[in-house]
Amino acid sequence: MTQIPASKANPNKASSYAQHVATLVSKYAQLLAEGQSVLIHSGSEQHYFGDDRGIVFQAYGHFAHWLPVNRPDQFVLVKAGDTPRYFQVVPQDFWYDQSLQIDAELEPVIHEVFDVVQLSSIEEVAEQADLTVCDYLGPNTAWAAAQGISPAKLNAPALLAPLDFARAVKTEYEIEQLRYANQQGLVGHAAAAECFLAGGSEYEIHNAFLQACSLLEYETPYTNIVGLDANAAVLHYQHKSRVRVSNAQLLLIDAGSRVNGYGSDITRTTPSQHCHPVMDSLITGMEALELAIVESVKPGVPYPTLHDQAIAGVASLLVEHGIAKVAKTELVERRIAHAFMPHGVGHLLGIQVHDVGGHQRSASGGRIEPPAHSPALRTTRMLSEDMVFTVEPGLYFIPMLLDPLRAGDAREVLNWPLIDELIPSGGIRIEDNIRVTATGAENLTRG
Ligand SMILES: [Mn+2]
Repeated sequence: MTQIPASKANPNKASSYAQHVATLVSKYAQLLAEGQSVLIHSGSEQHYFGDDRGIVFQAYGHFAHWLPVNRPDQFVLVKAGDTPRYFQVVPQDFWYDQSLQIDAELEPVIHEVFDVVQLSSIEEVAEQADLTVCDYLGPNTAWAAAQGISPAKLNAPALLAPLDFARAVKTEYEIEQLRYANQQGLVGHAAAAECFLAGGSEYEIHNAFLQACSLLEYETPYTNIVGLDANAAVLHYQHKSRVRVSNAQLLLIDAGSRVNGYGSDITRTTPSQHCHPVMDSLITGMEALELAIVESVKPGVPYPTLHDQAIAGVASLLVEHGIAKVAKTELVERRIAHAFMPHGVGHLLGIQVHDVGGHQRSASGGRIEPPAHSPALRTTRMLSEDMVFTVEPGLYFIPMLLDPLRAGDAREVLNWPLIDELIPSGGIRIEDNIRVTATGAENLTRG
């Protein structure tokens, strides 16, 4: 089995993290008025209704932006001009191991750049600061209100809008975590493809991915999508069938790894020797299309133009492969190509797999709606340096979307006998993670 490259990560991780925190300190200082302070909460543990079983915890994004600590009831208190304070709640407990599991290279830096205050319960937080004057960012607004924080200061849009907007642009530290999450993810993808070509079931392929990345399932940045053949045409297909499919045609796997809270989001489509030759050729075409879209990335490009390029590319492939019998411009204008790619070309990526602020017009708020023909497009931002997002064109044969075309006036435009041959082959998606550079793009997945 391929080994994960041992800390091929970043020799400057400690200093780049310190710089990252310094960047956040100055960002918050710009936003906070004189004397204003904000308490950022990772969140509190949740339980299933009527049950004492906890739901897998995921720290709130604006907390995770400060600290690589995925734990309930951790707090950062920020006040302009002061060293940020980290209230590190570690309960006394003999049911669970409460030790913090922080990246060994980063832990000493945390003690340098934060004023770390160790507490044993959330009740002690109020003894550390006058919470009644704080703003609160986080999910447990009931707790915050009980501390005397006024409703207007709970997740106030005037703070959230600029913070969400800024998250799209990454620091050097964040880019390094994303690079390493991509390196790890690729090791998993290689193991998954190998397992598929050896005849593995979706379940076996899923486990091959996790094992190669050394991940527990709840540590992945999102639920792995592992689809053989027609299952590849279910965009967020969630099952992992234990059944081995003899002579399976293709594997679509959308899976990533996570490093210090930053996730990669990678999709690969691998044909077997049993793949329908047209589908096999479409996979090659979609790989080329994905790389061509990445070539278009540079500062100042509106993200929706990448989406338009994807739809036009899908239309070309449909024509070239005899699936459509009219010009590609007609397929785009009549929104026929869109039925073969019913999702957006990608989304912002970082702490959250669909990172915040994708439709935001400016730091102060507002919204840029996706185009009417592609309501699922998750990013409408203008590209700028160090923004990180996915590029993930897809081409699928989804009966639910094709049936209305077959019944309507697009009937004559498409080659239905060929489409019926290709429906059992499912679909294709190719997805890389891209950083905008000063003049173009860095492909974090293929770098
Ligand atoms: Mn994605």
